[in-house]
Amino acid sequence: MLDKIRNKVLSGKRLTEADALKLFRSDDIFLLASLASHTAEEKNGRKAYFIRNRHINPTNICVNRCRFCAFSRSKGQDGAYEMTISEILNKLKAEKAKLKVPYSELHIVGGLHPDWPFTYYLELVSTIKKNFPKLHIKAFTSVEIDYFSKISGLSLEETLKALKSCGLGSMPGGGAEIFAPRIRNKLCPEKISGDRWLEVMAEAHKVGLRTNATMLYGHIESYEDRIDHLQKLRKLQDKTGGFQAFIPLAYHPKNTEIKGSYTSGIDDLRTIAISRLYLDNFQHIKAYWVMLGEKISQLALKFGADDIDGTVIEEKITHSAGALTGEQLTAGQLSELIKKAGRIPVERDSFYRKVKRAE
Ligand code: V47
Ligand code: SF4
Repeated sequence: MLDKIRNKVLSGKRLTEADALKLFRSDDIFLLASLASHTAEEKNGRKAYFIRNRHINPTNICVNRCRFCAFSRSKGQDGAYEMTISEILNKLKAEKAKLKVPYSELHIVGGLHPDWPFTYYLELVSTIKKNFPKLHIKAFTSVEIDYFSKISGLSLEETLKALKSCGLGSMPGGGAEIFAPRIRNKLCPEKISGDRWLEVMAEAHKVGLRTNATMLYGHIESYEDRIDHLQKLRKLQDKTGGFQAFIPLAYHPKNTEIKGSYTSGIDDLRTIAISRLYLDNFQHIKAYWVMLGEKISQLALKFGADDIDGTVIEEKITHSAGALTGEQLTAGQLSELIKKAGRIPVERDSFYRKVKRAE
């Protein structure tokens, strides 16, 4: 039944949405693994990437309060926090003093704070860059960029260019959730639409920022909704080519308003594999170990993924929602996970260039 799809993949033809739906409904995960591995190897050989990175979330105070988000708080609510720029800087400096090998990327995302001005974010980026000139700053989702543009009165282009001139190096892929309006309105009624998320990404690509893309799956969406999401990403990537990696994010249900259950390992692997097969114009598929767990992210390397993300160090978003993983892994542990999956571990920088280190 899946012969046609197999032949398409092996001859490098693009899959349709109907093909993707057939794959989601199929039970043949061994076929998925072999086809997705084939495509992954065509694109990246036997390499699988990891990065030395750190996440930091300046505040969890957010005006959106998405119903799947256990991380955010309203202003004044128990557990709400905000960090000053010097607190962030001191934390990074103290940490650097202890690390034998510094991380190469800082991943900054946070809530949409009701009172902070755009200048906070400009100063945050420029202060970090001044103090750590070699550190790549990957920061702010489409949702945050749209918010900054609103609070500053600047156009998207001006907002992005201002951040870029302070040292913003690239953007993460969060905030995409599920684009289909019927589901999105139930998950996060206050959040920008899927179309707006894509518009911000298109603008970021236009000003020369590379970005990632994500999809939050395993809550109340259908397979058709996932495919609609992938289709919109593939279409934009055809136009701009600015996406580096796609990261399917496994929904975590704890402490959230929409509740539900954890995703299954089979669904995680199937989603990775179909993403690899359908998104033929994305170079990288990332199996984010924090959300998938170490073992499933390792298996994902046999299902089309070529990246398991990084050392992370501190993680609040998934851990507020019941993550079953730790908050950090060492570069050695990441490398070992990859080796034991029969792949060649490559420490990468933020643009997937191999990091060369004196041993
Ligand atoms: O934007 C929020 C999602 C995202 C939950 O670009 C949840 O390299 C699961 O985008 N269960 C943040 N997910 C994480 C993210 C990310 C992570 C790693 C690498 C990159 C990258 C991006 O997490 C949010 C939202 O989409 N999220 N709550 C939850 N309960
Ligand atoms: Fe705010 Fe992002 Fe959480 Fe939504 S997912 S409530 S926008 S921090």
